[in-house]
Amino acid sequence: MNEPLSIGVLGYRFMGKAHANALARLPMFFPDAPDVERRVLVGRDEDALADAVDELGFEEYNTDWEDVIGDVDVFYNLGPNAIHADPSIAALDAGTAVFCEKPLAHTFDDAKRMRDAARDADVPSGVAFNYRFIPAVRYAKRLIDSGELGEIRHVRGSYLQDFLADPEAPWSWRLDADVAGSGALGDLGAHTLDLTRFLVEDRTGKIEDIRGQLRTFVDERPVSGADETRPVTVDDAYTAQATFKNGAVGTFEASRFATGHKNDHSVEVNGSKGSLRFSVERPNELEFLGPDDRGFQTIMVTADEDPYLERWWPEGHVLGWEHTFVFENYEFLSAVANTDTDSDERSSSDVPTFEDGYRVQQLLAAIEKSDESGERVNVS
Ligand code: SOE
Repeated sequence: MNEPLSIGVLGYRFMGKAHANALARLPMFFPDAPDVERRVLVGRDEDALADAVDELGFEEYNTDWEDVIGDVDVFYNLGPNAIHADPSIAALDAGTAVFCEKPLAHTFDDAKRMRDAARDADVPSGVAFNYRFIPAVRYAKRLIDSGELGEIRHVRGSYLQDFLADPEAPWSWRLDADVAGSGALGDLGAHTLDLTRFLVEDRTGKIEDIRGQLRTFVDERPVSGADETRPVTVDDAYTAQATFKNGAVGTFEASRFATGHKNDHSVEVNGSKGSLRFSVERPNELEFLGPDDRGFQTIMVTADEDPYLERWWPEGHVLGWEHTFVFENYEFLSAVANTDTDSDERSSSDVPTFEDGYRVQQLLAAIEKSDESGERVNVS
């Protein structure tokens, strides 16, 4: 695809800023990244959009995504979950590459429609599962792939936050099932289930069945700046137990009520020869135990040979959360620039696609179904 790639972004708040920051960093740290133009921001509130255009370094704004999707090379869908499907599908149908925030959609049916549209499209689709791009996570995958852990027996994944522990914390769209789909499950659990697939699925095979439960602890919350409350219609926490094809077992949970945990996304994998564990709150470290070790050793994953690190600072000059966005943007935009629409060639990077987003959505739907029925659910 010809450069510069023009970019349209729906959403300009938290995720809009994280991705705009990544786009601004790319030319400085990844000179081989495709040239991009931060062309247009899409939203509904014109005053806020005008401010965001200046703050995030875009050229213009538009209040109608339909005007934008066919007019840019890449469409970023960072809006609330319920508006992931229609704009993304329309963009793909118009031949525009799409990078979408997680979870892929607010319902399983929408996720399937998006997956099908991506299959039919000549341009790449990506889901912003940013934690795949942490160098320590890449190193963990290398260790698992090369058999250092032996046969995988356990995967333990949790994503713990506490921003809703206060019952007076304000209502937001993330608490509305019609907009978000689910709560901690889709917002946080989607990350963990994707990371699990990324790390172990090549060795364990797929998750074959799962049992889960959802719980809402506070049923209504105050609306900021108004004398009213609104109902909470999503889960505040989920837990799940899974079986993988090779017989390994997985336990997963996420909560927005886990007091003391701010953004504690952690994964532990135990195999017949060793174990590893990782938490996003300590993103530069991987804990590893090999067959001859008495206990876990902590490895600082900041060496030049670790992925992306030679692009950044000297060894030990640690990286943080925002770098994951730079790395995923680099990989996705490189895949877009390398797309030859006359052939099926694609970049071979590990950018999660809409297919990956759909596979995670299958697991989310199975956990919800299990919560309703009280039964273990086959994932097929
Ligand atoms: C929620 O608090 C949130 O911002 C998620 O929406 C993000 O996906 C996660 O990475 C951090 O936490």
